[in-house]
Amino acid sequence: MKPVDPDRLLQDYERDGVVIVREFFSPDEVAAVRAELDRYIREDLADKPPDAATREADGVTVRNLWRLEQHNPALRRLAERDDIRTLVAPLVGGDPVLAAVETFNKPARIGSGVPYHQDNAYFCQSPPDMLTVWVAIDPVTEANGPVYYVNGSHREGVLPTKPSGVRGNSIGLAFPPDTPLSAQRCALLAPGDASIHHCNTVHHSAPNTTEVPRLGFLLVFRGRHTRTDPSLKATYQAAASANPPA
Ligand SMILES: O=C(O)CCC(=O)C(=O)O
Repeated sequence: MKPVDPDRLLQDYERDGVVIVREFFSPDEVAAVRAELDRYIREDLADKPPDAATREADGVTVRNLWRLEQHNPALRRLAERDDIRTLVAPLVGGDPVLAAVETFNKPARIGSGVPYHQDNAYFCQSPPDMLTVWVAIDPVTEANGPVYYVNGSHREGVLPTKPSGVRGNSIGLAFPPDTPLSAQRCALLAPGDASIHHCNTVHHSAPNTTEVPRLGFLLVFRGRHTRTDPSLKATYQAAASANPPA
């Protein structure tokens, strides 16, 4: 990982609720993650439970891989690397616990969009000291469905939600934010770059109608001190059971 100034990172993260870390993974690490994901889909996924993946509307192409921290020891070991834990520890306010390893594949032409949401509607943690490291495996451009973040929205707490009807993203915001798209932070990333967002940061992405896939590899961490909030959990469970697995 390219060296990062930890004080600057924390300051930016606390202000905006999202930061970009360039060259989080080297080209060799990107290639290794891609190869392992391809191998896992080809050789292992069929034997995993149904909640290990969400497919696109064609019923075949993978939209998301879930629970890789349980199903794939190599990717779990990568996510638990010391340099990654050291980077995220100040951002989660304590000892980081790996909560999830996932993908948002957004395949070429048929990659579906992700509605406006806050991750803590899914994670249900209090205090909300939880974040996602979103690592670009493919180039992320304005055209192939980049993630847009609303700077500073992590300070608003968990906003009202509604079931979204989208498989893989069952809970959306009840009301879209006032911030126009042009004023949102668009995470344009080269392979190996990462965005890190707070679990209350509002974000979304458009479908990918281009010929270029947009694979994101996600590492989710919480501070060891966080606890599940029962009322957030009840709302999540109602939405997720209408649109399993997430
Ligand atoms: O990759 C995307 O398009 C959305 C990612 C997302 O919702 C997340 O990182 O929580």
